[in-house]
Amino acid sequence: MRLIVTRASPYARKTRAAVIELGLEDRVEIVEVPIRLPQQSKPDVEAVNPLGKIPVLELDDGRLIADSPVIVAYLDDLAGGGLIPRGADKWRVLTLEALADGCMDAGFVLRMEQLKAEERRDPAEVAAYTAKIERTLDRIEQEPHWLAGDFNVGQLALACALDWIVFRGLVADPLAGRPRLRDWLAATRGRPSLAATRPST
Ligand SMILES: N[C@@H](CCC(=O)N[C@@H](CS)C(=O)NCC(=O)O)C(=O)O
Repeated sequence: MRLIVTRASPYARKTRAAVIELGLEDRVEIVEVPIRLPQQSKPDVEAVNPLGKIPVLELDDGRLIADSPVIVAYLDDLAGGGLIPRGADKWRVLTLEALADGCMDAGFVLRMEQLKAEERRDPAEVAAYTAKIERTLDRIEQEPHWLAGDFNVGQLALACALDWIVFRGLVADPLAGRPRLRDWLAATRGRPSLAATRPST
């Protein structure tokens, strides 16, 4: 099967790191494509995912698996588990993944603003999407249970979101004033799956 990714996307990094975490490197071919904006055409990606979004997983029989939470859940099933716990804890972990993915979504809006000429930026939009990220990170900082337990898909998504926000400079240092998140990320970045997939252009 083929996993189509770019080097910078935090959603794609989550799936690439999941392949490594789950020991599926021999079964998943990573195909890197150029970074392009939503308004640019991407026939190579659109041939696989009609939405034109990456990451996307193409199975050997041509079936499509999208988007990143579904791809990780598919890989987790294939590997017999590892990133998504069974039982009640599953909902805590999947909610953390949704919160982290939501920070990526808000960051994506900020990235689009960042790419505009300064006079065309919308300060109200920037403020609203910055506040979404700040509130979410504050909540995670204040509630230790999100970072507890075995490494999981929620924590993987959070590490990818934080590293990408820093990489693109989307908000003022997201780790400043959040010591729990800062220490956790410093320890988590050493995982081979994250070390091998750092964002780059
Ligand atoms: N919800 C999707 C979001 C994926 C996404 O927005 N990917 C961006 C790159 S970071 C993309 O492909 N944008 C190009 C486009 O929308 O045409 C996921 O979790 O996979």
